[in-house]
Amino acid sequence: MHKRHLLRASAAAAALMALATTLPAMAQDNVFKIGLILPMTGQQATTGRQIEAAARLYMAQNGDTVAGKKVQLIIKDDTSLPDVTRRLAQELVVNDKVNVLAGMGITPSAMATAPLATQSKTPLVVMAAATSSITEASPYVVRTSFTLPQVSVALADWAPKNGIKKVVTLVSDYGPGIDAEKFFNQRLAFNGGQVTEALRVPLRNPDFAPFLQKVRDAKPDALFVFVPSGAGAAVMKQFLERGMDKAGIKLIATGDVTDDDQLNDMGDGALGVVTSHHYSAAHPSPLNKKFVEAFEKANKGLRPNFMAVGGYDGMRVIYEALKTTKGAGGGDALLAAMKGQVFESPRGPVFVDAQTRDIVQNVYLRKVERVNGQLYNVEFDVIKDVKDPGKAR
Ligand code: VNL
Repeated sequence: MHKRHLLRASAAAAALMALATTLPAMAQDNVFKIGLILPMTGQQATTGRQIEAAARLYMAQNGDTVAGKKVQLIIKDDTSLPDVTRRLAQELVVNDKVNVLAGMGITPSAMATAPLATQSKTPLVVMAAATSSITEASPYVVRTSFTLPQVSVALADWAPKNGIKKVVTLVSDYGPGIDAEKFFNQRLAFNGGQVTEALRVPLRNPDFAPFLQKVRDAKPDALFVFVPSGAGAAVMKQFLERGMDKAGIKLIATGDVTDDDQLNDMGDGALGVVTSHHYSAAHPSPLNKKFVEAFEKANKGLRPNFMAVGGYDGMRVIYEALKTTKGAGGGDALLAAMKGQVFESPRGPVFVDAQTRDIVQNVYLRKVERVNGQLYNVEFDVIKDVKDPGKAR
């Protein structure tokens, strides 16, 4: 009797052991992992907050089971230091065996991760960083944000038609800023205008005051600015404090400056500022109205900015690729299913160019206005289906 008990017990234990070893393997097979690396703290923290919120919203709206797999989002904070981004990406690929890497708050983070995407054949969905050359750093990069050449050129077409001939440019001194400076300058010159001075400010802890003083003295028709998301409010504040507007200098910028994350707190001084960009929370489509409403509801009234849309659409691209491949075939199959996707985004119609893996989208000219008591970038013109002009170098 005693012996039979023992036997039965050990058989049960053996069965349990077997189950315990196969369970993780099974679970592994049925889980689809997205390693989302973002700046959640530090200077670029708002970008991380916006993209995380958007990714979670997308999952809440579309469920976390796709093609029979459980989608797992693994979020890591790189504090926007590229060495940290690379280390986290390595850990996610090697230890967590993620199916897709995503996020990338700034260009240096994307550049640091690109070689790893290539070596491990892991698609890297760039949701924020916007230097043109990022998609060329690895054939596994797919971008759902935008590029600075894409949005800068539209403003250089608008300016000379609106009395702006002489312009000083002021950009953050790294990839996207240099892209913005170069493409704005070339296009303005082509249109008969002129950049009289090109100023660059450091990315980390910039002090705009001495640069703005220079601009005041030079007295151009306008100052063109690019700074990354999160730095726009400081530029606006100092521009107004120095009375640049009263001195007759117009502020024109990429939409990174009149960032929806900060715009409503910039005050009436921001009224009338013209920018060009791919997304405004005020974009008047039914889909965007729904998106903004759902985003604000899920995030205590936080307004989504262009980073949120890059994250939301990035999740869309990943989900649809998983559906198409039914979760089989690995990184190469996923990548192939990401290329060429066409869909309606909250920003308007977009597609992922199958050749360049970059996003093709409308670029809008917008003006800051008060709508229902709040400051918004109100679109007044559109250039349709703009490809990244940076690719033709
Ligand atoms: C970049 C470009 C970052 C535009 C941004 O905000 C931005 C980048 C953090 O490529 O680093 O608005």
